[in-house]
Amino acid sequence: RLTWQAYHRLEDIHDYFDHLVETYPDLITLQEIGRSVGGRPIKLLKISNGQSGNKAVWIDGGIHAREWITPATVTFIINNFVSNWENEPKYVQNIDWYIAPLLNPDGYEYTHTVDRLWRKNRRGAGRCSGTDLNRNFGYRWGGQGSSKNPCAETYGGSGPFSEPETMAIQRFISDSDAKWKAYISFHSYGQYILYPWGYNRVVPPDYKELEEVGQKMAQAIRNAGGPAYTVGPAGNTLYPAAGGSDDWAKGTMKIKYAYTIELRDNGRYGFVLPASYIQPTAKEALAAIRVIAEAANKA
Ligand code: 0X9
Ligand code: ZN
Repeated sequence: RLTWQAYHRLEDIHDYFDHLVETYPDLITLQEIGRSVGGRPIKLLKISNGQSGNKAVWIDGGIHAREWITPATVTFIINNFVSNWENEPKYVQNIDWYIAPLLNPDGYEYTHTVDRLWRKNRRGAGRCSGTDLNRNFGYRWGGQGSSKNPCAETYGGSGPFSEPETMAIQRFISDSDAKWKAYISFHSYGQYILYPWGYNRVVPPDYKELEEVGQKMAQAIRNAGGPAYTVGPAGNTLYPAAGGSDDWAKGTMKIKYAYTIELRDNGRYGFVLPASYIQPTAKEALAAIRVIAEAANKA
């Protein structure tokens, strides 16, 4: 069982998924969308009231191995939705939620056993192993802020979607006939709500709507008792970095509301955020996700 008072190992998280489908069989379906380089399953939970015509929202966590707060937050969101489903607003109930809490299972386990600050996946061996999965997506792959050097932390891989972890996402979303309206990738840290483009310091034509919904998320976080989150286009607000999941979602898949949310903190603990911060961070993220649901319904 997960507690949200500690960070859990992959096996415990996957056991919890099994428990969820047993407990809420009418609401949740679980599937394996692919396997990691090391052969570990990449799991996706779908939460749906089963009505046709629902809009679809994607949420993921754990693209970067060391960002432990992200699978903890995403599982918290799932747990809150399903254990309190009847009390969720209609605009939450009417979404088909596709949620992949832990996209880089090999890297995640490696941060528990060998190197707490590992970021990439676990392709290859030695000091220069691993691909940065958030530089491996196929929209403007290989551009600014991604490296051709396998030793680099931002190595983009041998080609777009060269890694099974990113390929699993791209196959699932592009094969699906869901009515995608939002795509949220959780990362840490820095307290940012970022929207495309990330590959450069430019914005898409509908950036005003992305900014507006981003500001609403930041407001909802403050209303939930959370800290300030900075809203803006990724390339301008943080740094240009091509090959990210958000740019692919918007640029290739044409999913309107694509965001990367960088959770707590502001740098005091950074990636090594103490477990006592899981619940407050996850609660504010849940508030932001309800805002996304509202926007997705109208989109
Ligand atoms: O650099 C990243 O991949 C993200 N920051 S992190 O510290 N979690 O590594 C930011 C990604 C923002 N989106 C794009 N640049 N596309
Ligand atoms: Zn990250």
